[in-house]
Amino acid sequence: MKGVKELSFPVIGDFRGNLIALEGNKDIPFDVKRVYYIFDNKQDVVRGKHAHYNLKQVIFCPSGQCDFMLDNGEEKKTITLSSPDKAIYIEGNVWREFTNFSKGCSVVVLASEHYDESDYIRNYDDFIKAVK
Ligand code: T46
Repeated sequence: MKGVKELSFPVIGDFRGNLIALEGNKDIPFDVKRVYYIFDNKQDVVRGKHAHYNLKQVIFCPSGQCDFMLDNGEEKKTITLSSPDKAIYIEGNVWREFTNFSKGCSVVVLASEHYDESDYIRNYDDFIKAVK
């Protein structure tokens, strides 16, 4: 889907368990400037409901699972994130809504820029105008 790629991270495992190491500009396709995470989500809420003009993000669930509905203005797709080694990379102007948080779900986001509210498109009609 234009603007979205699915990533798989290499898992380093031994008898003690597993480890995933993520390096900027290697495993993550940009220089990571910000990390944030979302946790203790209520199961029936919708988060997101916005797009970004410039931000690049890699998003994954190290525990639990949730659904990401992605919409690039031409196509919509829902991806369930449910494994610490699976991620989505969003690099374009893509509307996202995330729902169906399982108990104990946490979502980690690695972002290419510092927080900037002016990079958000929080109105769906404005998003459609921006992508057309
Ligand atoms: C996204 C999805 C996956 C900050 O002060 N700094 C930050 O870096 C972020 C991300 C948020 N905030 C403040 C802004 C709001 O007052 O935290 C509050 C909640 O943010 P928001 O409603 O945007 O949260 P989500 O979960 O809907 O969206 C977030 C990110 O904002 C967004 O970039 O793609 O996670």
